[in-house]
Amino acid sequence: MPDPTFEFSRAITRQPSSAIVDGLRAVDTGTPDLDQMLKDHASYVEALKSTGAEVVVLPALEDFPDAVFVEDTALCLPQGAVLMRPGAATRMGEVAHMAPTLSKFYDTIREISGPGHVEGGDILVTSREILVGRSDRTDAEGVEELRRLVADWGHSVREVFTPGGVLHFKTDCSLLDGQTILSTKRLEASGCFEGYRVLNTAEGEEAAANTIRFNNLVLMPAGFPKTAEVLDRAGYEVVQINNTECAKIDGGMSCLSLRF
Ligand code: CIR
Repeated sequence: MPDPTFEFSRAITRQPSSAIVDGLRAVDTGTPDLDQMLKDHASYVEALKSTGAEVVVLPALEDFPDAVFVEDTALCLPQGAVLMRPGAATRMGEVAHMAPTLSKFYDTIREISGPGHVEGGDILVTSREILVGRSDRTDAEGVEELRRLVADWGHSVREVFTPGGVLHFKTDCSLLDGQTILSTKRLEASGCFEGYRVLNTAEGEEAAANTIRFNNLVLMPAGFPKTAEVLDRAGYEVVQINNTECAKIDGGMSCLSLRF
């Protein structure tokens, strides 16, 4: 029986568009370069495909600068998908563009109808529960609506808190396998991973926390050698993907796909 938290047969991605230069960011560290991002995106898709999964690459959306970050538009569970309601006003319309693709793969699709908000980047699905981090993008009402929507699918939702100044809960953590989480020390210090095995990102490499376990691989952003070694030593097969351009607009490995 595959573990649905990290063994996947499919992923959905979207090509970055030239509007990427207008992507939301907390701090301006420069303009993302589309050509480099397209190369990085291709490497990312290749890595996912190399595990045997089918990878859908949707066309770029010129009207939505952040649409490459498809993870924020939906939560994909074995029982069905839930459409999100992004907390960033400029990202709300991305959901309607994702819905038709999810309909091809899911019979059951539910949606966060509001007034609350949830973005997929704040959701970490483990083998025992769904952790949802409140953040500037995900609020208490959104968490409660998500809790109601997935209850009869047998999932329990636990509300947790994204550290201040951090975009999403998963900016600071990721699932490595059913019971193991990669986390920054600052997030682990909040106590939210009690009962889990936790590996920490190395000092000064907090930006390496957003990885994805996808079948046999862990995809991580390139440039964090100490954390790569932590993962390697723990026995994970690591693939490093250049993330310099997405990082300029606060994006990482998990944001770039929906996995199911
Ligand atoms: C945003 O601020 O919404 C985008 N520039 C980055 C989204 C990253 N998504 C994610 O971590 N799931």
